[in-house]
Amino acid sequence: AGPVVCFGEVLVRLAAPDNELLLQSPTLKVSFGGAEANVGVSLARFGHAARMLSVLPDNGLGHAAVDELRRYGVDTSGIAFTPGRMGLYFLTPGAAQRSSQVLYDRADSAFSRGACAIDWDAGLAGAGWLHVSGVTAAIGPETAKAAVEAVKAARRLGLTVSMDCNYRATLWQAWGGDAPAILGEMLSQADLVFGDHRDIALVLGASFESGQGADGLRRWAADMAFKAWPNLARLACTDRVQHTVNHHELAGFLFSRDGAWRTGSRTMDPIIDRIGGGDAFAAGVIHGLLTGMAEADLLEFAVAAAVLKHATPGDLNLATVADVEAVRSSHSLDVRR
Ligand code: KDG
Repeated sequence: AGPVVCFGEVLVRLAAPDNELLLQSPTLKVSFGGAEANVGVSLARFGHAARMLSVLPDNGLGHAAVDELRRYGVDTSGIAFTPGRMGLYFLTPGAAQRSSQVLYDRADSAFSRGACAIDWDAGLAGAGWLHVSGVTAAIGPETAKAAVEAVKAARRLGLTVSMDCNYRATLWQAWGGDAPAILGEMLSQADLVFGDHRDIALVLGASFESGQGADGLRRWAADMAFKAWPNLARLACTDRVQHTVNHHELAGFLFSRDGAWRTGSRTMDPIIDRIGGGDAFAAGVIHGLLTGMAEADLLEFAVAAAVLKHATPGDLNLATVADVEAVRSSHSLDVRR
């Protein structure tokens, strides 16, 4: 099969260092992120052909972002440079009792202005898979249109489509976008969805009964999703139990039309950086499906990949397959059906 195309915005990440608050000192740590780019980098590190489809400003920041993706083996031939600005996000990482905070500065970015002009037939040519996320739809009306067009084109061209719901309330609220309608249109085209019962309830306008327990809620969400979206073959999510800001437990869940799998919980203590954990999980699941792993196996792999990301500063999961396998074998996650 052809490469996995990841479509979305690449962002510059500006993080306060050493447990500081934003601009407490005159230093910020500069790196790159963006949910879909994170997935692309992780897949490339796992040895897959990954192509980024995006629009970046034709300036030093845009070119540095492309260099960063190339450094990890991502094919950047699908990135267009246009006049405009780079999307940024500022991060105050969580520390001790303080939760992390994200501040976006991405309005009118080159991506948000230019995503609509992408030629999907060219951008998806030769590809086997398209991965997108709800972040792109949340940025504004133009990118929402582009995100819906992308998944429709991918389905028309016969690609496998995966989508991470990645609901970003602050982005949707900034322009009053109709998240349930737009995300629903995208999800109806997807073969593989990353999302939990909150995402599914939001998109389908359903309310869940909190009395039925976490497992019951996940089962309910999977049943609703499979009924609503005939193209859907698999739904995956993680569950996080947060003991303190830097001590969490993570478990993975996978549903198909005729099966359900869950891992045991993996403790992460201390957490070095949790941003991009969901993207590492998504890349782990995609890797497992691309290499024909059995469901229980791939779920364990994906959780181990996410756990490893939490031990690495920055958005990107740079782990190789061997790194993930080492973490996975150090602690059996005891997958159950
Ligand atoms: O999943 C990680 C993303 O949240 C981070 O890279 C920033 O893409 C981002 C976003 O829009 O939240």
